[in-house]
Amino acid sequence: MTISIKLRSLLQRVESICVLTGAGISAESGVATFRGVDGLWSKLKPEELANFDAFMRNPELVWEWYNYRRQIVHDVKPNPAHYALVRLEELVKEFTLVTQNVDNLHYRAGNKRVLELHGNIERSYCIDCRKFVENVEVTTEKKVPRCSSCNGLIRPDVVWFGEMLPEGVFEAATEAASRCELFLTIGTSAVVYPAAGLPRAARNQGAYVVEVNTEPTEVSHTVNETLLGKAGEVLPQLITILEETRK
Ligand code: BV8
Ligand code: ZN
Repeated sequence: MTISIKLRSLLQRVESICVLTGAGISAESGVATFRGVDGLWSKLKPEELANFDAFMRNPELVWEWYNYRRQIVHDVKPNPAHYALVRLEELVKEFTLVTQNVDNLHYRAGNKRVLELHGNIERSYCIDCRKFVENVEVTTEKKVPRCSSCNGLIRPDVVWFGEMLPEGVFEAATEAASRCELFLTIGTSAVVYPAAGLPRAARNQGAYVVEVNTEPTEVSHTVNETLLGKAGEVLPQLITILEETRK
């Protein structure tokens, strides 16, 4: 994969970067992506699982699916791609990390501020009184836990299809995308909105938009540059160039 002269020189002087990540950045940690050959969706359909009606229809099935994913996330570690973004946050004056992932791996790698558009699988809350339950016990229990205060069903604190994104988070992400000089879209198929609209919002205001992915995506035709390759291999190379001119 070749990095253009334009991107090289931008990396050496850029002061504001906005990054959007998707499931692909966690793939090298061993977390399955959603779409693609052996993605999570290949076996189960999103409408059957990642929406509130599916949960109310069959809370055990949905809860069990999130328990299964929580266990995977507990067992894996951040990979070089996650650590490259921790370094980026240290090196660049204005850095905003926006993620669609719910796997908590950016925080575990050490990023200080992460805009979690779709929530976080490590948090859960009661659907009736909305009381939060941190780090719900990871069990193979099929039974859906009940709220200790009102006995309501506990659900994962993730944004399901048809649900609003957390108050203010997408607005902050849009603000960062509309101010940055460089926008990196990493490991996302860019099919889920409104997150998938961020690269275009950045492009429209004049940012240089770079896509890092193992294959072309829905936004490839709108970005300035696509770096085809694994995030865990490409991102450290970008950091090396950026570090050349700053320590
Ligand atoms: C909403 C739950 C307001 C959490 C998920 C326009 C505007 C607004 C809404 C819509 C709209 N059009 C349609 C909608 C509705 C819907 C939507 O977007 N539908 C799509 C499918 C058409 N959006 C919503 O409902 C959103 N809500 O907008 O609220 C509203 C409310 C009501 C009515 C209207 C508007 C809510 C969206 C959140 C849905 N929740 N999941 C969970 O269980 O995780 S989405 C799910 O997909 C995940 O959260 C994930 O984050 C997201 C995106 O997937 P990706 O991260 O991109 O993963 P994917 O597998 O697809 O791709 C991985 C990529 O990595 C691939 O490209 C692959 O090539 C690459 N890759 C693989 N390995 C590597 C790699 N790249 C680099 N290195 C590697 N090693
Ligand atoms: Zn409750």
